[in-house]
Amino acid sequence: MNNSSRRNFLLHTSIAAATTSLGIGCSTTYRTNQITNHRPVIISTWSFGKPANELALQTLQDGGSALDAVEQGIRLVESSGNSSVGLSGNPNAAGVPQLDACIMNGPGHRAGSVAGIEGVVHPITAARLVMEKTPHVMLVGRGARWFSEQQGLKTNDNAEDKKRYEAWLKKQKQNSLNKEINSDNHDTVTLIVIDKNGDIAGGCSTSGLSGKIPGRVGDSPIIGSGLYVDNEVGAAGATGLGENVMRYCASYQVVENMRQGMSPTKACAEAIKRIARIDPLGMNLGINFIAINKRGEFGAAGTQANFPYSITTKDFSEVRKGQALSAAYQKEGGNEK
Ligand code: SD4
Repeated sequence: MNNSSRRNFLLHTSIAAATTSLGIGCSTTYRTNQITNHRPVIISTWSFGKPANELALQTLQDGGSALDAVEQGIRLVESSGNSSVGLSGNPNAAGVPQLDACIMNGPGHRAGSVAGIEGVVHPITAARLVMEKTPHVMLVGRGARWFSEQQGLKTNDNAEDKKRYEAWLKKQKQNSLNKEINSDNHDTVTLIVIDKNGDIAGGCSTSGLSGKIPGRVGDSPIIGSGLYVDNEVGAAGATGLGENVMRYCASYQVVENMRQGMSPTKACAEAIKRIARIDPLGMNLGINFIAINKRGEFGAAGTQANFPYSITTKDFSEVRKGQALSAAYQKEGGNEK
């Protein structure tokens, strides 16, 4: 082989290897949202994520980090009157909103989380402070509240809880302690940012399932379940029935699927299919995922139709539908008043 044919051989071999590892050129038909040159990219769950994405983008443009962008975006939803995020979230069976949140930063692979916290206006900030100011990853209940107060976070023990609880109870067709989980009574904000350098951060915040038994914690504050960030590969996050996510460490699985070369959409869909193959509920899981890879490609999938997710770059900001793995329809509920 002369020098030039050797150069060509090496070039073609490395392109073939690269395209194989990217999943390009194989016969799959899933949609890849390729916007590599558009970094930063911000993705979040549901349509109410769009203004949060836009604030996250603004935060980056003002010189903030990906982590700052995640925190600011999620804080917006936490104080927006959303019925599934923040203190305006629907109460638990004792009439109190109990909140869960987590945050994760790709560089350094650090994470913080709070669960079952009461009366704290911005649980996402509490989660960030757990990550940054303590040697721990997760604080729960009264300890999480105590820590938040020590850190000077705003609290509000809403005097109207009882009234709101009664109004909410009236709307329920069944006892709130019923084991049956209604897939229409929840929505979580999960928001992931990849900055222009390819660094990734993500966060999650929710009041969880309305009418839940006090002390119930869902997937959202559990690293690897409601959220996972791997700065080498990408990140994924969940919304839906936490019990069906956390039994499978599902966001971790989505990221591992991307590590194997799947596109973000396919990674979400394959994680769901794998769960549905094992689980007695089959596709009746009520779970949805968003994902983004290191190149800024993104995607989403859900067990049911109508999973809106929000996607924002400096060139566009819009709500799209994730790939539906069944025809069953889910209602978007979290921005209802
Ligand atoms: C939970 N996963 O607590 C949360 C709720 C949710 O869309 O995401 N709803 O189970």
